Formats: sequence, structure tokens, C-alpha cells
Amino acid sequence: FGTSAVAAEEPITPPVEVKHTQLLINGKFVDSASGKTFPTLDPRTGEVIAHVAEGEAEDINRAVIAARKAFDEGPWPKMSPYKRSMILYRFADLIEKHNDEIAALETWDNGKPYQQAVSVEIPMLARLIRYYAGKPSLPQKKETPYGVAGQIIPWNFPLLMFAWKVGPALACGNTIVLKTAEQTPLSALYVARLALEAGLPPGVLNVVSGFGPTAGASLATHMDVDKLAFTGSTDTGKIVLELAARSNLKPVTLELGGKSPFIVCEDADVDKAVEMAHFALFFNQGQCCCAGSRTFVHEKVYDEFLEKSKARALRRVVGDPFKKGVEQGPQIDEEQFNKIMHYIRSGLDSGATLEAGGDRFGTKGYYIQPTVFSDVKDDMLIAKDEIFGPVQSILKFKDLDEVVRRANATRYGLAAGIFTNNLDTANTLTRALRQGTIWINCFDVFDAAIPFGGFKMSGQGREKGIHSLRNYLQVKAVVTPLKNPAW
Ligand code: TXE
Repeated sequence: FGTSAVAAEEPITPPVEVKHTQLLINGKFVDSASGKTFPTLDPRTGEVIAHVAEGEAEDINRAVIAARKAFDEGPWPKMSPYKRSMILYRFADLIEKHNDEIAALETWDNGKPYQQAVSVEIPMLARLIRYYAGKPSLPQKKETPYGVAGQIIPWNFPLLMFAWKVGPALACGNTIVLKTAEQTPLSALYVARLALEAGLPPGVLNVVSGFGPTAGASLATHMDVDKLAFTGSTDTGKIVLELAARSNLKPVTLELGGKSPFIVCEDADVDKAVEMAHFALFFNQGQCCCAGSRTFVHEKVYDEFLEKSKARALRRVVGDPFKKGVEQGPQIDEEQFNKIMHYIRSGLDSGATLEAGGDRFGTKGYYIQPTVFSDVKDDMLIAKDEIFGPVQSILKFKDLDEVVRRANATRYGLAAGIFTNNLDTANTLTRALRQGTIWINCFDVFDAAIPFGGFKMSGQGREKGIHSLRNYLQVKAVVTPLKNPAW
């Protein structure tokens, strides 16, 4: 289906330097207790960007002690809501000031197009922090922060996941130990330093780089962590929930995987639907928990939709994410690359028709061609599992009852897209679909105020919006008799 030589060119030098590779504990950058480091890799080449301090149980413990002290002794939770707001506003301003540098670091470590990072994600990070900067005065008198919040985040949107978790926890007066994903440790360290510069007291936000089974599991089992929030795979989410239950029963918020339907109805504007379905799946190299990874198309428009989707995928610009005009960079790492190639082979073996792509892109790094399968059936693995890559599966349907039944026949329930100009169709589908977010004639619209989270095995609880404050507050009932009961 045609590849280009772009990936074979020398990678563009990222316009940023790596400044922070140590752990951030109690307001200071420090080595890990063991002195160990691990390499973080450039997904464009597989080469080492930097060696980063590898946090393990002892480092998590040091960070929890710092967070506990910062919570118990203050000033953070005792500070007036106004002062906390001002620090968070300054933090947002500093993010904005360093927007381009942060974006470059994110692209380098993750592989996402620089254009996407610089003009959408980092501005969104600042907006999220600013949104939460306005919230410290919202909790009522009897609502009180949990204490030390443990937060474990993934690699697909390192900084947006940072903001979804750190923002509400700080606004409510908690202190934090955050564990970044081992694939993308760099940007959170940079941004956390800006939080200190903005006036966040030492120990309030601690960032520990490291691996899941060591650093992550230590955080989930720690007896002095009061609350846990996790974003990642459903399988790891189950482990984390169990670890929390087996230790001190800390409450857990989970944001997990998905297999979201994108439904194109017979009356839809086909050109717009093709573009939106393409975006819904291929955005961020397909590495989105809510990716529209089952494209259901009404039989009346199926042939036209398929031809146009195939042409769109073949036009998608893949290449060095620092290059202008590039829509798709490499996948995050070799493991994800191999997982996606395995699913492409499975699609072929199970009888789906390959319309575009199907192979690696170039010869270096973890690039994959934008891939489209048609004739996909519900029981094929590519229609059931989260692929987390640039692989679009197109399925045909006849009527609304049928598509509702099939769209809901999944263990996931994160999001859905509906493409129709018929209000009644939109309302019917919205009510019937068992998904945490329904996008009508749009997809991936992420305002800070819109709650996000999953039904079924896509998670527990909601992040973003004021709903997320509930994750970081507990209710304390206070009852006191009056001296004079007549009053
Ligand atoms: O995820 P993990 P992985 C899905 C996607 C992807 C698959 C695997 O399908 O292909 O997950 O990716 C930490 N105790 N998503 O393996 O393992 C880990 O260090 C505590 C969807 O990278 O879930 C990292 O910080 N923590 C997802 C975080 O969990 C542990 C985004 C996520 O890693 C741990 C990413 C343990 N035992 C992947 N093991 C989404 N919902 O957006 C790992 N971790």
C-alpha cells in the first residue's frame, strides 16, 4: 500500500534539553535510594534519550513520608483557599510560559506530533490547572481532603493525565506521590519543578519515576497512602484495586481501557463522518483509551464510507513527529509495536479484508502504517480487544436496534461517537449506549469541565469537571449540642 522514506531520514534534533532526571521528593531532586537508573527511549529510533533515577519501594516510602509531613504539618491543607488558588494560577502561567519547551520534551519522550503537543496538549494542561485553580474554595466546611494521594499515570498523554490527577487533588488540599509511566518520565519532572517555582510548598507534590511492579505496586500497597488514582490497562487496574484492598482499603479511582463504538448512521454527511471516524481512531497514533476503535457504518452508506476512509488513511502523513505537517509519529515502544503487529496479523488470519496499511512504516523506530480493515465481524479479536494503535476496524450494520446491541456487547464502556443529522436517532442512541461519554457529530472533545470515566470494565469514578473533586474529599459529619437547647 505504499510507504514513504520519511522514517529513514535522520531524526530532527528536539528543540529542548533534558534538565531533570532525578526523583522529586520533598521539594528536591534526588537520586534513588539504590542509585539505580533506567533508560528512557526515543520512539523514533529506539535510542536512549536519558538515564532516569529508578524509584522503588524505599523511594516511594521516602516520598510518602514527605507527603504525610506536608499534609499533617501544613501549610498546604491549612492554607486559605485563596492562597492555594493563587499558587495554582501561577503554576498555570508558568506552564504557558514554557509551553514550547514542555511540548518538545513530551514529543521526544512519547513520539506524538509536536504540532499536537504544542498547540493542543500543553495549552490544555495549562487550562486544566487553571480550571482547578478556581476550585479550592468550593468544598463545603464539612468536606475535608483525604490526605496523601497516590497517583499512577500512563504514557499515552503523560501531562494531561498528570493534570487530571494532580489538579483536583491539589485544589482539595491533598498532598501527592505521583508515579509516572516508565516509558515517559521526563515531562512530569519538568512541570513539577514549575509547580515549586510557583510556590507549592516542599513535599506537596512528589514525583517518582519507576516501574509498575516495583514503584507502582509499593504506592498501591502503602499503608500511609489515603487515596489512589490510576489510569492504565484494565488488567493492571484490577491488580491495583486488589493491592489497595489488601493493604489499607484506600479508595481507588480507575480510568481503564476501551473499545469504543463510532456509529455512522444512514443520514450522516459521509465526508464529515469519514474525517471524524479517522480522527477518532488515529489520533495520538491510536493510543487513546477512548479511541473509536469499532467503526459501525450503516449498510446504505457503507461502500462510499469505506472507499473514502481507505483513501484518507493512505493520505495520512506519517513521519518524524518534529516535522511540520506530520499527523502520525511512532508508537511508544517495541512492546506496543509488537502488540499492534500481532493484532494486524490476527485481523488477516480471521478473514477481515485489509484495505490500507498492514505493515511497519520505514525501517527504524516504532512507526506503523495507518491500517484499515473492512468486513470486520464482532467475534474477531480486532473487534473485541483494545489494540491501542493505528488500526481501524469497519463493521456494517442494518438498523438501530442491531447497532445498539452490538455496540454494547463489550466488557468496556468508555465512550461512543454518533454521526447523524436526525435528532431522534441521536437521542435514542444516547440513551441506549452504555458508555461514560457520548460524542454526537464530534469526537475527543475534552473540556476541563466535562467529566470523563467509564462504565463496566473501563473504570470506576469520574475525572475532570467538578465531579473529580469528590475523588479527593471525604465528608465529615459534625454534630454538637447547644448549651441552650431552646436555640
Ligand atoms: O499499561 P499499564 P501498559 C492499555 C493499552 C496498552 C496496554 C498496556 O491497551 O496496550 O494498556 O500498556 C503502572 N502496580 N493502556 O503495559 O501496565 C505502569 O508503570 C502498580 C490504556 O503500559 O496499565 C504505568 O505507570 N502500577 C491506558 C501504569 O501502571 C503498575 C493507557 C500504566 O501501565 C503495575 C495506557 C503494578 N503491578 C495503556 N504495573 C488508558 N486507559 O488510557 C504497571 N503499573
